[in-house]
Amino acid sequence: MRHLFLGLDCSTQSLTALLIDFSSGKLFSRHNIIFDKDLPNYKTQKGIIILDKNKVIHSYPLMWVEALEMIFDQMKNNNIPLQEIKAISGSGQQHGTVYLNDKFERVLETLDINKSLVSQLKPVFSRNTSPIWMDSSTTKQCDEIREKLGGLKSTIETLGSNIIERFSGPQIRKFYQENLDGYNHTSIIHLVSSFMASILLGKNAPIDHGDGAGMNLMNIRTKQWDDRVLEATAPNLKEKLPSLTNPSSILGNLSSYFVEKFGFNANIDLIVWSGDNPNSLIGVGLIEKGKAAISLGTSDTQFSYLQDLYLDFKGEGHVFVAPTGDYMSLICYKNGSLARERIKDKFKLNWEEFSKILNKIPPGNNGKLMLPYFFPETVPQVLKPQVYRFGFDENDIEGNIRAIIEAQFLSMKLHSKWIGEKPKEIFVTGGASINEDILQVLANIFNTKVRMFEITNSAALGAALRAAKSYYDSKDEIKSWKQIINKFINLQEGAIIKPDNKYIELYNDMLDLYKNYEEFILRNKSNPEIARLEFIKKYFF
Ligand code: XUL
Repeated sequence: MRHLFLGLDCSTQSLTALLIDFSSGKLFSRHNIIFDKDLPNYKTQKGIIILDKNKVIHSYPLMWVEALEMIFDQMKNNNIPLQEIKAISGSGQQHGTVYLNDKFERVLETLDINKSLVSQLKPVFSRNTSPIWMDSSTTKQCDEIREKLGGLKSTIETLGSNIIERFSGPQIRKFYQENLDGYNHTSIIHLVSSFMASILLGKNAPIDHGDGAGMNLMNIRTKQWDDRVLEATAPNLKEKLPSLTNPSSILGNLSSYFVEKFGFNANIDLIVWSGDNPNSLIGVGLIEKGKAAISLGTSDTQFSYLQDLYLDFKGEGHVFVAPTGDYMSLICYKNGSLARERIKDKFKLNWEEFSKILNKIPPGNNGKLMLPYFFPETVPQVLKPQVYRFGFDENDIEGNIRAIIEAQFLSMKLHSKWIGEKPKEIFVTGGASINEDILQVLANIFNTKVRMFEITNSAALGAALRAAKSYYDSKDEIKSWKQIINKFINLQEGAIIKPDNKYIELYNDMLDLYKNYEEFILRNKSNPEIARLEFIKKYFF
């Protein structure tokens, strides 16, 4: 007999519905609404609207609502057995906030199946657009909140993250400062995840600890709203926030609107939604100490499961609560594939040619070293983009190719040192993860096994697996996370790349050198040129 679980993922560019059959361990169906293409009347570009020079970036919550109805319509029309689904959970792009007025809950409770969701939900917003994670317009508010909390260290102690432009707290403060009337007419502020869950539930849904940790409002130790932080953010904020809950909570049954309109079972369980990164942690199977993943995408993200709480007092990395109730780290590097492509395209190469050259040059790049800030960088923070080259120039093809790859992974190693749990194995996903030569450099620099791991829809899969876990646990058919993950994710499948022991010392030395160059350029420390010449003498003569 089939055991179907649905994972929804409301991401920046699309809404995905992934249905899995737990009894066979197989994907049952996948539906996807691409906002730009399928809902063109909102005129988004890649799911977003740019309101001010690349800094103010929003999206339309009503568009997400319309996508939800559209995806269920498609599933029904494709004869997906919606009545068999046992539980639903979901994933939302993190940090984005949705501002609703006092009509919201009443409209949800009295939805009419003869009308569309969009037409009924139009009047419930106190702000028609939602600032999302790409918005970087709140530096002033970040500084104000951080100062009220007593500076960087005490902020990170409390929240697990620095106050960050894209996080919800400073965005809420900006709305309060710039539109007091709008703020006063806001009854509740949801995250993307809890907003979508509320619609399915037919009343306000709570925020889970995982997504809550990305708001700059939740105390990372008590997992409660932090009164001091709320006060530093905006007045009367506590009464405008949903409650917080455990990532495995069952919220109740699906609203009768969906049961009657689409034929879902009335007893279907709705599990609390979470953010896309916590969901992806499950979707790539990171549920044990020593498991880390790097996604080599437009920007590169590095995340790992943490058994204990570690904090980055430099304020570059973030700690969220994992769906298992433990912790996870997340570090986001903006100069990801865009920077790699800059070099590839400058020399008019394809990836194969790029790899060939990368391989020709020995580890350590004959002492040529780059600080690769082609674009503004978040880790480390570099506002004005500039590429620094030591020992070579921009026309040296070989030097540039090896240098960009080594620089990116040295930077990742350096800036993830605060995570006390050293990875035993790194799973690599995303576009560049199929390039074995790039991954060999990663394995050597981290001195860790690297596994190529192709997975799409990891957030939606994570949500479906979370739904299955909560469902079985509630039915006294308790399954461990390992049993849940093993049913769908074969971590042994991807090819392994082993580190080459020959280069341990070289890359340790090079990491020191890289750190010193970073400090030289970004913090005016002394020029490490002599150390670089010694490095060349030691390894290349
Ligand atoms: C994480 C972050 C993004 C969003 C969008 O901090 O901003 O990964 O969750 O997907």
